[in-house]
Amino acid sequence: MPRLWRPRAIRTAGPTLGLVVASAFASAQSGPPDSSATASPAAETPAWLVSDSGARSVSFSLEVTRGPEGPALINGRREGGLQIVVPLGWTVQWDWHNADSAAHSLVVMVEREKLPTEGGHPAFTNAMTRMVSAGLPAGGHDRTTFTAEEAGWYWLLCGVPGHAIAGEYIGLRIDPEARTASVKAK
Ligand SMILES: [Cu+2]
Repeated sequence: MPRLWRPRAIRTAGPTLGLVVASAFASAQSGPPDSSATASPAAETPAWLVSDSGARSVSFSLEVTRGPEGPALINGRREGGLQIVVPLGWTVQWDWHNADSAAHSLVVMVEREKLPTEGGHPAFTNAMTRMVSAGLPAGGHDRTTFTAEEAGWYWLLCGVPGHAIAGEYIGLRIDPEARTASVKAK
């Protein structure tokens, strides 16, 4: 199956959400990322993402929180409202924490026309939390490591039935042109 197509425009969550989560993108770095390594001025390197170009690895912390309208948020966002960009071939490690009261999970799936009704097989080996369908309860943690071995557009979505469709997903772009990992807000 081809995996490199560009999906249609992702719905944005609207201006209100953008205001709510703007502070989540405050950078702990001393300056903006190298402009030669980023395709868009919107790219950021938030404190929760640590990129190591020498080791060709990136680690990021993801937290699920209660959303104002029902569906939970992932690092303050939902409905693809942020996109993590990772260079092709890098090692990805995430630390995931469920700070909501309901059970949630996370799995990397190839972006397609329709969101899945529940999480399925991950796009890459180990690119998921434990208990993808049942979810991990409030306070749950998960850490995993996988290789971003195929370029394309992916979802980082909650695998609990109905959750991704309700908006519990962000984007993951595996980019052969990128020189470092970054985050884009949409
Ligand atoms: Cu969920």
